[in-house]
Amino acid sequence: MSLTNNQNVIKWVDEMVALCKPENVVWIDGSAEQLDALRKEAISTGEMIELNQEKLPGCLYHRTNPNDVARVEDRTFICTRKKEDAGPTNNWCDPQEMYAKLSKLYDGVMKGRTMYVIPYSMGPIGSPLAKVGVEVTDSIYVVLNMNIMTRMGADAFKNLGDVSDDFVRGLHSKADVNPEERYIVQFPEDNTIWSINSAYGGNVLLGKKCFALRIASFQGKNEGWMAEHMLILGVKKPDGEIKYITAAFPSACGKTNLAMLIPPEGYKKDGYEVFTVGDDIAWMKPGEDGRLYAINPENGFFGVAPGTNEKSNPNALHCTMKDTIFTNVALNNDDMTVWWEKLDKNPPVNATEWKGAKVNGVEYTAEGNTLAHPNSRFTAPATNCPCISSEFNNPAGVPISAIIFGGRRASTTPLVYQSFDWTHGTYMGSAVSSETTAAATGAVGVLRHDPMAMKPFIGYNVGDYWAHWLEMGEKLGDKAPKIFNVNWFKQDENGNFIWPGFGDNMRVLDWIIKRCEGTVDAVETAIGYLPKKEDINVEGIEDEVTPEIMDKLLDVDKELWTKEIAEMRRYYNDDIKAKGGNVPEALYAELDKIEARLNK
Ligand code: OXD
Ligand code: MN
Repeated sequence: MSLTNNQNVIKWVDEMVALCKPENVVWIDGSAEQLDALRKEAISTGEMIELNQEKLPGCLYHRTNPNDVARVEDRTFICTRKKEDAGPTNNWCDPQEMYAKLSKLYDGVMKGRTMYVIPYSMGPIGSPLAKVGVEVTDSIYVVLNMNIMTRMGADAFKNLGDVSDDFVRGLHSKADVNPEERYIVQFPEDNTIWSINSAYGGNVLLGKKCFALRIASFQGKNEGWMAEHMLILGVKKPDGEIKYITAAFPSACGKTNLAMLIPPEGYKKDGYEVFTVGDDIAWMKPGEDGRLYAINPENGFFGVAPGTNEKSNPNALHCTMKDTIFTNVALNNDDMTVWWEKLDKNPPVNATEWKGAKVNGVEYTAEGNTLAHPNSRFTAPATNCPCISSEFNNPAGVPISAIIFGGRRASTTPLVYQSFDWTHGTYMGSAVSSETTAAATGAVGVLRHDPMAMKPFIGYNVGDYWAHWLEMGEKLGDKAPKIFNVNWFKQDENGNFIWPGFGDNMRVLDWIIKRCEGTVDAVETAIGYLPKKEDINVEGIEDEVTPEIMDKLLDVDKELWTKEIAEMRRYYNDDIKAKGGNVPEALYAELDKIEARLNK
């Protein structure tokens, strides 16, 4: 029985049923009984493993096929009618051609299987910023994850109403998880996503990257709002006021850690607190007062497990203690709990590694193997987070004072600097880049451009996306958030990080907030406003961050910056413009201005 009278939904589901030919169709109402039955079924078939219900109540474990452990950017497509509308950062194919090709793969793919029809809302139900999606899938793992990551169930249909056609149609089948026929395809002009031959998170939880970033960025461009790859946090100051900040970083730069930051002792004593609104995605729209408001469209965290521990992120660790799904971490068979690299120094002896082999974890890791996959994940409800913001469910969102960009840069980029204005800040976003780490495949230390940390997620032409940023700035005028760039990863000559990072990043947030309030001066440099060295509070870390180190952290080296600007010019010309991306003149003008200031 369908859960809605909306004929647009019913007609589309009928079409998907005719295509995939499932044995059964189950509409997901989101009730506790239905979810419980699905959990039991997944446990009975071995799709999920029940963990120790005393130590980890409500937690389940899942392993994906070893060929299916991450997002697949080379098999991800933006199918717009005109190729130039997808632009140089996306793979493109003609939509009719892609529909025809994939229809063959979907034809009868669910024979003998059940199709689950999942209604969900991205954003609090009833929020003017929220949007509805419907995902059909043949995976219980997807249903149970969507239950954590979105507001899933019959209420989402209530929000859609009986006549609206404004919902994102998501078709997913794990098929036979064949990497050769794996496709993650967005059709932004049709509000449609087709995903096949994967059963891994980012490829199949269609509300996340596919909808909330790729489709939503396209919608935002047309409807006057922004979908960004940004965390959202609130800093409560001693006077009780909370300032909200968003931040965009490429992967492996500690986004979840910053979102859940615990301030250093001195700050805590003074009454500072940090609250998490989101750790991955922000939807932002001007409010009635002209300021930019943000919601987190998600309802949970799909976090990377390895590296998460009591020290790096106790809040995230706490999130995983109940009602969480673990994917591709290791099992401790003695007590049916989970383990991953850097959780602690005690890998379980009686372990099952992420591919399913029973091993002695101590010996196995001593030989240089990892028990958990480096991209293994926890899917945890946002409500588990000890520092979740009281505004998490506020339909109006939170007003944003500052937007931060950042990347992993061993040199060149100072600890923090502020843009001169929104246009310069848009330039800074377009220049986001990060050096590869040993964790990723390929050479270490190679600079990768990742504009606004959105390269894999912009659902249209990157040049038009930058133009949209500039338009939003014009609309917001003097109410626009201030824009900053940070770099937690500066190194000395020996390759050691010179900034402690983690909770101490609060010291940088402090300066950023004071800049927003106009209560601290800055030094005007060629690249933007930098802190005066005495304005970054180092109380408690004076031994580590000496005045000499602070000089290094805040250095703007003319030679390195001249190189940086030359590289940006090359990037705009060769990687974007020559490949069909229309770089706005205003961004070239920013390059000219920085260059002129450097040479002054
Ligand atoms: C993520 C990503 O999984 O950005 O959030 O890859
Ligand atoms: Mn992300």
